[in-house]
Amino acid sequence: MGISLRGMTAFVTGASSGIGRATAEALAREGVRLLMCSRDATKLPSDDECKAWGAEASYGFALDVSRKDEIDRALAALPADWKNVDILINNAGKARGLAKLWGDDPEHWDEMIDTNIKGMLWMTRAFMPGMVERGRGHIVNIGSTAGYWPYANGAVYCGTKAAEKAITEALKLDATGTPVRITSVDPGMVHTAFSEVRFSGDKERAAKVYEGLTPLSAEDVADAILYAVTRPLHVNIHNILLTSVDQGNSTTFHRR
Ligand code: 8X3
Repeated sequence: MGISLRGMTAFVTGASSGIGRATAEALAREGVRLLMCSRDATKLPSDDECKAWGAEASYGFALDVSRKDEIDRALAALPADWKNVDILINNAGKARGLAKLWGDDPEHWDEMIDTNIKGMLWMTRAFMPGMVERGRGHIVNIGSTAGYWPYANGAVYCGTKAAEKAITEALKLDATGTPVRITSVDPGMVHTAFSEVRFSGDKERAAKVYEGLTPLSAEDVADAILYAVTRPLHVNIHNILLTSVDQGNSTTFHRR
């Protein structure tokens, strides 16, 4: 039996699709006050949808977490009753391109580093002090199997997820002595728009990634996140590494 999240304020970044959206729904079903951001706020679940799931209240706003200037402006503009966050899910992240490092597009590097690493850092910097001060809070960062087992043509994406892993582990050490909980949820292949984004909208190439196997669903990952945040308050889940049964590591798959 887990703890009740009813009435807690949970903030999901990148909540318009994939793991973020599934997590927003899972948290809403637990009765949280749901704060959400996405680069395109029109794609976020509506207030009616969130309330139908069971959210006590919801508030969505536009934010690209890779943009420090935007973060400062957007967070300063949050209504007073949405400024204190109990659970922060640093989900916003992406892969761009799949190519040998020396032929890769450096603009993709910036996008991945600024979103996956710096976005996570800026959001943590924004909300962790309040958690420490109020004596409660939980930060869940989304890592990846790519952070454990780097693969060819993915040096920078894998690098951002290895950074996420190291940063989350070190953050847990920094948080020791406070009641704030720190978790990394690290999925392997998940069937979302991830590959379509990676391949700049090439649906055919994206579909091939999932061919012949059963990948994780966004809901599978949301379920792992929900497990971590609903443990009794003295329990800190450091990390959850999950793949589908058809995946062994970053490069070992069973395809039928
Ligand atoms: C998991 C993505 O590319 O390692 O974050 O399957 S990948």
